[in-house]
Amino acid sequence: MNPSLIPAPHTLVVHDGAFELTPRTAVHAPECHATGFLTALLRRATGYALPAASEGALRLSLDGPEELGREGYRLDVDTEGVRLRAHTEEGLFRGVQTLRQLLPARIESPRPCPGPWPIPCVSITDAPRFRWRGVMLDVARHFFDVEAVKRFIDRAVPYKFNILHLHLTDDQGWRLRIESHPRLTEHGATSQVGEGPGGHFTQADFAEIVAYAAARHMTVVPEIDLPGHTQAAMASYPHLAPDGADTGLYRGMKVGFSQLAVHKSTTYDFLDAVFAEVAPLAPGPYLHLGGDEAHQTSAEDYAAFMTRTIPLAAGRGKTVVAWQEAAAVPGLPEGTHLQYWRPAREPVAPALADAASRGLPLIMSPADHAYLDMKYDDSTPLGLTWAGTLGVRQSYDWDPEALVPGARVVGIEAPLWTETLTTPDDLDHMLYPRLPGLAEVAWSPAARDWASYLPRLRAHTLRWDAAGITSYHRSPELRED
Ligand code: NGO
Repeated sequence: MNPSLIPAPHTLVVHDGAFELTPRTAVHAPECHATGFLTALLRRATGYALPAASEGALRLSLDGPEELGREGYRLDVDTEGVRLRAHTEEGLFRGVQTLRQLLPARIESPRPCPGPWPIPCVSITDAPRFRWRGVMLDVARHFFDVEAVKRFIDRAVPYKFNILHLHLTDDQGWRLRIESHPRLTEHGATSQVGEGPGGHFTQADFAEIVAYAAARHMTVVPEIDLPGHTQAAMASYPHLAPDGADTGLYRGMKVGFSQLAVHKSTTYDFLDAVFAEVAPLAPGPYLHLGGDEAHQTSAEDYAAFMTRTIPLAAGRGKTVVAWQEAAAVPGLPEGTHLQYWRPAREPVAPALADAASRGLPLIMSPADHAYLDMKYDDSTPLGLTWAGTLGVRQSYDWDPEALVPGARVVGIEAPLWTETLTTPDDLDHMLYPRLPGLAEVAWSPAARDWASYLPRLRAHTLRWDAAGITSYHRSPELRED
């Protein structure tokens, strides 16, 4: 039987037999995140020592051909051992996630389990379809602390996601400490949807998240949502509001009602000061400026605001990412990434189609396929329905390159908005079982199908059980017919 790999690799050949990990198995590998990750995982579940030895049967090396690309790898298992090769440490790390899925599901256990630990003999050559494979967590509507964010990262890593987009600011809260503007968190982080206390990351907290993600080859993309979705910032510093009045903190779930004072130069001084701190904290190449649902700002003011703000981010060395509304801004710098989020069943916004035809890179998050906050069906207790309900199959069955003809699609992102989500278990409920399918959309060759995917997905429930993920949605698809 074929191993249940998600996302499906580019090419997989299964041979007879298996290699078995034993208490005597040794590891020969370069010192890097991939090696550290693999040995920690294996030791935790097997209890074996897995010492380093140059004759080790478990071999990782960086001598893979350059054609494998930045994230590709080659994995060969025969009865004598395991050989994982890549051209980069990142490639090794992705290959380790595949190796992990070749082992029995109990490899996900946080404590030692009895063997045996067979690894089927295979030859795999793999590389991703898209370079942007993102997950997004909204920590503004409800705050999720460092531990919860690390757990969220842990959920994405086995499925080869490489981008963690953090939605750090919104009407309901500003979640990252900015030293030059302490009231953003001293006041603006004390609210959330509903009655709770809010919360925020110190800069040390944020650095801890960035480092945790980096050790798993995930890049953090911080989002400061502008010029709408800014009530928490204006409540902290009323001069940022168009009329300079204190509008107070906001605890509801509406969108599209707030806007910064786009005509005051002090607004841009503020943004420059914010970017000055955010840019070095998240050392990746991207800064997300939001730009969605600025319904109180005229089209002209919106374009002028973005035209003035984007260079401030670029001046800090960042490539700007923005939600698709920003497509309407004339003269966007080359390389600006636009994030498609409207439902795929709606006609493509003309400005977006136009920007795509000028070659601007697109990240695809159509709400009716990729929004993890949509309810599975009408009986789902959590989540929203503005884009409809989103069953497991619908989150899998779509092609990111089919939505905007001729566009340069760099990948996909699965956003998890948290208006209705308050605990890490709530997050798991919305992630599983949809997240693995979105990973396959992002990584695997376009020729994939639900019939081959479904049995693999079902097999993965054993991994979630072993990992102690208890709150996943028991969707009807997971039951054998
Ligand atoms: C929209 C809106 C968010 C909501 C989300 C809920 C975008 C880009 N802006 O997506 O503020 O939280 O829907 O699904």
